[in-house]
Amino acid sequence: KVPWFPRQIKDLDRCNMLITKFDPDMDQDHPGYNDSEYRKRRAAISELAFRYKQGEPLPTVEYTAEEISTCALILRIYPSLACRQFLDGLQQLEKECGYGDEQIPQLREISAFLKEKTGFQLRPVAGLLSARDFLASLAFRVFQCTQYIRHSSAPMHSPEPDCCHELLGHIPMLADKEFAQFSQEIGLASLGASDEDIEKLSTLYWFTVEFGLCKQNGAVKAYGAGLLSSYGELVYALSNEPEYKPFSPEETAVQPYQDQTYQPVYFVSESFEDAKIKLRKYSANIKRPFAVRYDPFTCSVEVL
Ligand code: H2B
Ligand code: FE
Repeated sequence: KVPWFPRQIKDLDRCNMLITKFDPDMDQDHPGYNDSEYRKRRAAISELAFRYKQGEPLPTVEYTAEEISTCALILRIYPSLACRQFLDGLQQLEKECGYGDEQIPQLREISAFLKEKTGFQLRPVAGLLSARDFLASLAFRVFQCTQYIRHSSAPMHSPEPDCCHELLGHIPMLADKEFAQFSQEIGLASLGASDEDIEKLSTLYWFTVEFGLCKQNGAVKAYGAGLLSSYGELVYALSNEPEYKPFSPEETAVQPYQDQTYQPVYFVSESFEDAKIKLRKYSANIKRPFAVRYDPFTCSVEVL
């Protein structure tokens, strides 16, 4: 039996299954676990996401001075380690969306910016989503984006995705046309896939979109959001400590990974284009009794 999947963009209202293992109410190692004020704040921001329906204007959050300074610490990155596409995107965001130390830009503004650049849009999400729901939204060029900020005691690391990670790690890349297409293709491949294939796509997502490296002008650069939003891991990933393997979807999809500390192995692709071509070939081989095609005019998925 084929698992349910969204056919229309408004079906994404049903793609909301949260994984609570890193939530500050559940995870004793979360830096905000013992801070009831923090948990209240996070819950209030999450509530905006729970109530959100596709097509509504994105909620705005008035950030506190503490949240703004936590985020500003992370926005300082080191350009020599990031790929060209990331730096281009970041520069545009500084110019057009008010990225900088003074404020935390609103999702509404960023979503309008992305829509113009690559057709991607944002929707607010209350925390870590199931891989199936998260990947399904990418099929519609929708990026589910958290809006709360990590705990101020640990600005350099957050166990769960937070707004700093999204803004600094993911958003600049989503402003790149080729990367946007790459992301949507992972999403389309996930629709109605078996649990086993979702697990593989999720691992591929992890080693590309989150922790991917690629060659550029003969040097290895980072394009993964988990690296670009974590200076510590970024420097480690580009040192000679970790193991590098060439990106190959069949192999990458079954590489065990862990989400508690730095990765022992990273996958390097020859270029963006190369990762995209290989991934497309891999997706075409996923067994489903149907094919899907995205119709951008109606924002819906045709099942063929
Ligand atoms: N949920 C949220 N809110 N943000 C993410 O970046 C995210 C997610 N990543 N769920 C997913 C899981 C990713 O790790 C893969 C697809 O499992
Ligand atoms: Fe992420």
